[in-house]
Amino acid sequence: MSLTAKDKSLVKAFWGKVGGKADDIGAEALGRMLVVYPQTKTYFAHWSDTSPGSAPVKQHGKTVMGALNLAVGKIDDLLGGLSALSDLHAFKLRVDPGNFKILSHNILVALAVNFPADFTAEVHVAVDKFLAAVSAALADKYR
Ligand code: HNI
Repeated sequence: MSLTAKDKSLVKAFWGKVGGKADDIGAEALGRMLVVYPQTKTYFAHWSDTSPGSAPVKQHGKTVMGALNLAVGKIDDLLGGLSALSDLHAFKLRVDPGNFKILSHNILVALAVNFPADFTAEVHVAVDKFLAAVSAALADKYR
């Protein structure tokens, strides 16, 4: 299930197209996750507002996409590149790793609806594999 050289170049090229819209995609993905999978709201109970479009959702969408942007840059060493973030999610935030798949799904949906022409089946596969690899790296410190 590891990323092939072709997957990596497709992810990089597609990410280049997402470019300036990344923050909006992050906010949309997070907003969708909180509505469609309301059990994920438990992790964000300390926010003033968890509804789509709210300030904390927008802010955190930007944070998550920023980390994914860094991950694209570290695509050859996701375990190393995401090790500190894995520590944080495992030991401090205590996010059940099953939620990484849920967020990844919502990111894919947000990308697909915002980039219908660029989100071809082969881009879909490549980005899905990339998000699965990011999720595995984030879950690496759990045991
Ligand atoms: Ni996540 C904080 C990146 C999935 C719950 N998360 C962060 C931060 C980054 C980040 C970056 C900020 C770190 C810091 O402050 O140093 N998170 C990512 C990425 C993914 C992800 C790249 C997967 C693609 N996080 C998830 C999931 C959940 C989650 C699936 C729970 C459902 N993350 C959190 C919570 C925080 C957080 C909670 C703290 C937010 C806050 O505002 O207190």
